[in-house]
Amino acid sequence: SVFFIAQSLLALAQYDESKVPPYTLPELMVTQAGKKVRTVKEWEAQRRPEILALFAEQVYGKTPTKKLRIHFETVSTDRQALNSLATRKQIRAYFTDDRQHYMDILLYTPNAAQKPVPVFLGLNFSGNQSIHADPGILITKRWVPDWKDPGLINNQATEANRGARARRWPVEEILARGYGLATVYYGDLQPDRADSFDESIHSLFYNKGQTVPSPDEWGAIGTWAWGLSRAMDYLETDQDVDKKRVAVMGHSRLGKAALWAGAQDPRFALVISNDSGEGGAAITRRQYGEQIKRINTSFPHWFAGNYKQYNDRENDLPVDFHELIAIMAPRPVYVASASEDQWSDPKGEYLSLYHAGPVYALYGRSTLTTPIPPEVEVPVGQKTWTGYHMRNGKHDILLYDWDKFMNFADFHFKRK
Ligand code: GTR
Repeated sequence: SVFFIAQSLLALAQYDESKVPPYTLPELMVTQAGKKVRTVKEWEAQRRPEILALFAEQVYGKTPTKKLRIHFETVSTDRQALNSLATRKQIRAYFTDDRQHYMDILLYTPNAAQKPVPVFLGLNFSGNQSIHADPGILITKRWVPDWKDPGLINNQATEANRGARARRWPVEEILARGYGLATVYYGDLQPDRADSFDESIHSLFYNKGQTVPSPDEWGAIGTWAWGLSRAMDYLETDQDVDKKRVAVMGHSRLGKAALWAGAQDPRFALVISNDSGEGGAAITRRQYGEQIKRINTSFPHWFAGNYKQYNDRENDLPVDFHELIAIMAPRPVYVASASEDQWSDPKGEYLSLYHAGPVYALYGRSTLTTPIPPEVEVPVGQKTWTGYHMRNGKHDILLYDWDKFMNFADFHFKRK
């Protein structure tokens, strides 16, 4: 049962800070040829592309460069949604001319705010209908993991699933603060199962005769990140949205996807990781909580095949995750942890953000000033380029987290 699986994962995990092995992080500011990086120009021309390529080849897998001819169709528009608070649009993005492959974008924009508005964009875990009880949201027809939520029956969402995850998506609060919200079900890109490659968008990019990605090609996280960029393609065309102020965000595995999307796609003006943990914001060399072997075993489809080479060999990985954050610079990044989410290694998540600092410094941007994480619910770096907080409680994303994301976005998007 799920309970026993969770128990055995806990038994394997390392939660003792005194047992974190001594480690040396890969040098952020030294090129592979051994040259010290001293200027923004050197960073952008040499080091940044090197790091990005390493994450692509060794961690998440390379995203195909082939461009699909994507056709966006607005399926519905309701200017009086949520008691006239919002305009709700649903846009179907067709990836192929035969219309067999598509994803559905749900977009709310606040009616009271002056257009164009800044927008938060994030993937969701169980279909757009799960984020709000709004009866106008299309119910996904896709396979959904068995999250034990109301209205999920035999891996299908039903009417009773509307709003089942509303707690994680404070739509009214987001609208009241003048932000729009866009979301896509991650299963529209790749169903979250090890045997789902045939049902995913992978096939749209295979070479002749290919049936699975090769070891340096993208896994599921790569397809999810790709979906975020395709949603951005749409947002760029919507008159109500300010394309210069789109924040990409995500929780947990979808926080990993948000970071990877932000790293690859500079159109995302702000990047938010919530409890993304191992393979996301956390320093993997700490070997605390979830580790590479564990994640590659539980979720063999998430990363590139190459990433399995680093099972029990964290120190041989040519990158660590502070470098994933550093390649966002000079764009602002926010990382959130939760005190009881030790599986995601809150301290390791904080340290990645801290160790990305030198690149922000090259750009003259302020960041965190100490390697010591703050106390629970004492947000830090809120008016710098790297913000962080540790919420009290479990692995989740709640109004407390969103409130801090919006404060941070206010500073970067609304500052005069
Ligand atoms: C866990 C996984 C984490 C995290 C989490 C989630 O089972 O070990 O890496 O992604 O799922 O997405 O909630």
